[in-house]
Amino acid sequence: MPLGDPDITALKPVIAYIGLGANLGDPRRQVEAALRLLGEADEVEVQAVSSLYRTPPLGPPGQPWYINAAARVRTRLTAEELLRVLHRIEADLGRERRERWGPRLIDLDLLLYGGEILTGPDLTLPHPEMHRRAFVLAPLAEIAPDVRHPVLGQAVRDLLAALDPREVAALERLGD
Ligand code: 5RZ
Ligand code: CA
Ligand code: CA
Repeated sequence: MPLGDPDITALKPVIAYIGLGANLGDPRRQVEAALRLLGEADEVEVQAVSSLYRTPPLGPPGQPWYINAAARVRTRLTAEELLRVLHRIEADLGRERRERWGPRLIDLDLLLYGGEILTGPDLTLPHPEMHRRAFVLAPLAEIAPDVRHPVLGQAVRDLLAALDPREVAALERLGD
């Protein structure tokens, strides 16, 4: 196909939501770098970005606090292609695969891809833990309060309201 021609195989644009987290190095800088790289990726347009949050670590004890955020993207990539882009950005920012749930320079999670529901070895949609995590739902509620969880049928703002208020109060929203 000649360069510049429209690709008739391209998908209709889909709205997807990405969760970002970092707790090693300079976490705020890595989250900002990841957002820039996401916007520079082919076929990915970043439409909205939440505030950054300082969040207490869940999982293995003794880790630094995280910086978390969420982004809305519009993309013609498939969910699998978008996931590959996220993993490439993680690698570009120096992420090494170490212990599960251990501290990391950057973590990019595909939370929602349109209304897609799927369970696979490499990708589960929606993200299986998103509805339980204050560090995911608080930033997501800023940019997508009315978006419904495709499995649970509840809006993001209601999922956030259903959490233990202490978990939400523990988050610190950062200014600009
Ligand atoms: C939660 C793992 C509970 C085990 C998890 C983040 C158990 C995090 C993050 C914050 C992780 C996880 C996966 N804590 N912990 N932000 N990622 N604050 O969530 O992005 S590891 Br039990
Ligand atoms: Ca991840
Ligand atoms: Ca994660």
